[in-house]
Amino acid sequence: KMKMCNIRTGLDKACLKEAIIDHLFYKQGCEPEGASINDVYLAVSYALRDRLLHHGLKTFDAVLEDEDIRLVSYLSAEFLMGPQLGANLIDLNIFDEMRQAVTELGFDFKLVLEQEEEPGLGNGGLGRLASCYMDSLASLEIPAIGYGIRYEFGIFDQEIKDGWQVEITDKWLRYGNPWEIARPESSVNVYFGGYTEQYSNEIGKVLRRWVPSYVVKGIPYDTSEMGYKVASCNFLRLWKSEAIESFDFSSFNHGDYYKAVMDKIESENISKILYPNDELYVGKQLRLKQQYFFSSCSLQDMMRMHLENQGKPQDFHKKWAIQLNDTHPAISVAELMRILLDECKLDWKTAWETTQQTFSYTNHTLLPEALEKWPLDLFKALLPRLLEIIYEINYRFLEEVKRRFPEDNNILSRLSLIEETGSSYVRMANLACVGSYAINGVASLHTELLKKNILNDWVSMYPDKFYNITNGITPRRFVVLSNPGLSKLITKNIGDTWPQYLNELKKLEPFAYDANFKEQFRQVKIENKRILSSVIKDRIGIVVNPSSMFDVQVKRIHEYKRQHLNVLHILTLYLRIKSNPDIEIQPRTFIFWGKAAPGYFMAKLLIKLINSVGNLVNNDFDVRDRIKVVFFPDFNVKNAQLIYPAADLSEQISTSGKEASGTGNMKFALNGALTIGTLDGANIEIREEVGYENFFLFGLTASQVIEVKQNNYDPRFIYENNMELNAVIKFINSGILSNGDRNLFKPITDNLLYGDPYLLLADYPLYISCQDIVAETWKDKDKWNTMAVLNVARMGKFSSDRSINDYCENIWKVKPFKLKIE
Ligand code: 26Y
Repeated sequence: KMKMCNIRTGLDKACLKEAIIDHLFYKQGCEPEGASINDVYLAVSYALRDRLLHHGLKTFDAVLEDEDIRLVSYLSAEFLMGPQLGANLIDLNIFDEMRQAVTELGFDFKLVLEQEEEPGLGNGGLGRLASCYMDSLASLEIPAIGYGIRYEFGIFDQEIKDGWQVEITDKWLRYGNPWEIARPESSVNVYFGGYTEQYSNEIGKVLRRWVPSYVVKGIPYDTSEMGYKVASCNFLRLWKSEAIESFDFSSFNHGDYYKAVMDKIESENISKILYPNDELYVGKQLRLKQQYFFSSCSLQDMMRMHLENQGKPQDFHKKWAIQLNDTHPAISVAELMRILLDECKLDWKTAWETTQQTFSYTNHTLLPEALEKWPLDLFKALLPRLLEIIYEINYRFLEEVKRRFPEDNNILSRLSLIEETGSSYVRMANLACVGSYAINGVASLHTELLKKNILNDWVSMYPDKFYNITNGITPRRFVVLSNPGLSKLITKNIGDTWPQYLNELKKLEPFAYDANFKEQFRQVKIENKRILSSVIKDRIGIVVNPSSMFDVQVKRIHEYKRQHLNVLHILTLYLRIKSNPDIEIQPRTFIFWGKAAPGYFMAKLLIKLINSVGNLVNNDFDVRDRIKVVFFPDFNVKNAQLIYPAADLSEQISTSGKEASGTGNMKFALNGALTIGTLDGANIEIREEVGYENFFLFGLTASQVIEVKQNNYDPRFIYENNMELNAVIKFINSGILSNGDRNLFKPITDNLLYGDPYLLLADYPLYISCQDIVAETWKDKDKWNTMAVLNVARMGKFSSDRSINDYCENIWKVKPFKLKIE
């Protein structure tokens, strides 16, 4: 051998090869000759994990001891991490070295990457945002820990049978997870049930305490979160619930040992499964248990680290800035109070000041049906001590409200942490608001609407707490890793620092008018479309034309996101063809991809509708392949990475005022797709950045939406007067799409004709004329490509690095910690 290499840390090809062989032997128990593809995947991943650990341990050694460092703690019930192998190779800047190492050992590197089963520990936007933020925190060298739940079953896998969605259990841990490290020695106990009582301490002071009826153990599993081309490495700590071996009741007066050692199965249920609803709250007891479980585990963990380093309990906020990702961890506000009061024995005032300086809260939705409020009885039975603390917080807070607004009884009931409308509830958003020093929305319109509507009273109470922090996405995963062709093209022309400083993409602007560049840009796109086409062919057997326009809508299926508006357009084109088969139509491939919540009937029916339209259109002789409709099953991060680079047109067509931000919209535009969209969420800011002339805008504005609804909106009137729309709706119920069944899709059409809460019919004429303009523009490929390049060049703002910088400067007040590694 030419030079010695460190088998655990060496980064060149020779070292990587040795490391893989070593892990194949000692971890998988095989020689390269006998290794399966999964053996190789695991060995490669272990080899990589060794290298990450080296960085991670050094980072936290340095960070925890340094009194001046405030760490960020990102609390989230969801982290939609995506596959780890490729992303980590990009971060360590050894993607090519590893590919060569694996190839020279005689394995197919692509298959090795594909072998990974991604941790689908999230539903959609909110969970993926958490993971983009973890990536940016590490890349900006902000010391941080992400805290969440290690669900044994993540978001279900989706299959399509006869056009309908079928849910399959996500057994992602089946073949082992090489990225995580269990740390049972850092386990914590979490208590539930029982009652509270008064007692006197040694000096006769009267206090209250919790006598719980059962206990569950939380075991942390750590996954490294490496920064891009930097030395520091953070981690994600996910909690698994287990039954305890025994329960020491000496610290309590009462209690039944046998009841206390909760049934093993029930304890383990807490971290079993991710709830697959998003944006629809259902008051399930197990979900509240999950929320309290991971909040309590995480706070105990942070407090332990703080105290171990000689910190004082009342200085907790100086060591930790805790971000609440929506209200799912909002119970943390009461839990930190419990720890400070009952365990650290602080007085109320000190405890509350510490708590209020610790938390900040991000709101992700304006939909009233997504707001979490727990029935009081349920809450009391499960967490009696926390309810007591919430009552006390509420009492003191409402006294303050009364002083501020002595005249106004209504504001009192609106701001109260307890809702009393017949039955009583604990309002989690109110708890988050009162317990946090900062509250933010996720896009500029969203923040404005929050302040105007659902959080308006909170603005009156605490005007200085409000911030907007527009969401962002990581360019490492969503360009460098997903779109190597585009990445190489960009780097060749403007250098290789743009993934860290995304505003440098501005330097591409002149190339938008450079014929040579545009030709290469076009070739990258067509190649990405070819790759996607072959995947579509392999997985669902539909042949699509890579030179047709790829018109893509991928996101959770929701009425407010209006996948059915897209369907109305497809059927409009179809009927145009049917009435004139020789009509000039720009070839388009409509691609849908997305999961419906298992209990969301309309969303599931929408999937059936899309598939039925696909069946008809794809096989109709008159269509002659000019339009194709593809519903691709099982949207996840792995699949997402295939699709954004291959899109020409990005559908962002939610009813204005409903989509808080959207982040898929950013992934598309950054990969050179043009957007057809409403003035909703971050679309507004994307359009500002890329230029009005490079964005296909249509539809009512958020304020027009309100206005139309207030003025006796009558969808039937539009239906009677718009001939194309009329024909499309009638066609849906003609039975042609549904084997003669005229009732199958009636719930959808009835919903549109009698109410139309998401204003599809109001926006339909505007959408169709906008789509006609899209088609016109597509004819001029040169113009289209100029627009697409300008989109890429002007998307710098939407790097999650910018978002995280905003959080650091305005909310957390933290700075990078530059770790040096020899
Ligand atoms: C209460 C429970 C049922 C629940 C579970 C998940 C409620 C909401 C969610 C998830 C919400 C979500 O994903 N929201 C999305 O957050 C993105 C990141 O901020 C936004 O871009 C997107 O507009 C918003 O819908």
